[in-house]
Amino acid sequence: MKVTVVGAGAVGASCAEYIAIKNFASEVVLVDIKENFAEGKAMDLMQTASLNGFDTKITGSTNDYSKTAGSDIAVITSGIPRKPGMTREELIGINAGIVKEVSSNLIKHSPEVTIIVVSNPMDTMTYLVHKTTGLPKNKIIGMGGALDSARFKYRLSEALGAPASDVDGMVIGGHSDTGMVPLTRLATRNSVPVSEFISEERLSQVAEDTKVGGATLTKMLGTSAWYAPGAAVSGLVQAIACDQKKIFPCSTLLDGEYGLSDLCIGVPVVLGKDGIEKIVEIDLSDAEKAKLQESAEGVKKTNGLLEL
Ligand code: PYR
Repeated sequence: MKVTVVGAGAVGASCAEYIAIKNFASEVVLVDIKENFAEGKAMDLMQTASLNGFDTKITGSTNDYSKTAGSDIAVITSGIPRKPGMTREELIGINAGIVKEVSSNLIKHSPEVTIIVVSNPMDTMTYLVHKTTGLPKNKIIGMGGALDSARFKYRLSEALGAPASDVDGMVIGGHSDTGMVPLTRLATRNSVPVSEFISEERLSQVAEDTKVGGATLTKMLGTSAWYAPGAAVSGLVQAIACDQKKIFPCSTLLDGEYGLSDLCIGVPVVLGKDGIEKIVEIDLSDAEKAKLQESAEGVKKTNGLLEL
């Protein structure tokens, strides 16, 4: 199992680190445009191998995609991250060109690759990869919902005074401050609906805090977050690499599912060796359907800014 991670910044490097620590991939190639940067990150990470007990070989490359040849999975984290006060949508001008070039370079050397898109605005960048690469739709996956759901579970665990491992919940919709749809109705603490423990008002606050989870951290850190994004990507990579058939909310091209088409947006999918093996259509309430519809309109508006 060979995995390429393009962009050796904080998100890419933490993604490589989590993949290595989970010890399921034989090789991770980090790629960056900055001279020696990916090589340096790879060397630093390899010096943790004996400490963290992994066998994954991590190498770095300064924009030489021949080193990525034969990758099974590639993660695109390249592009600029947002600064405090910026929306993810504002990054489109610079990141669209980068994502287009990176995906074309990846496919040139690994025609069978499955691509996971992390660069923002993520749903639109995932759509761009569909429009420009010709890869089958099961092989193009946008990472947003897994991260947003982890942030939802964190906020739920805070509100419930329970460990996050005791909590389950999912966020669908676009990966944006206004587009996320935390499914509070379906959230549980060890199979018990969370509404048994906290008020509707508290649950609404949890949902609002979840939606601005990335923006809150960007304000605190001066740039966007990396640990939870890296861990979320590593979970998707592992599900595909190990054919786990796990359900994650991911951005995928919809063709009538949830009454939506011609856009990529976060919905539950089954991830296995073939990438997105199934889109899971859950029975949403009318209010949830309306929120997803509104979110889709926002994503389509951003897609409209692409020069295709
Ligand atoms: C986030 O932290 O939400 C990103 O989009 C990277």
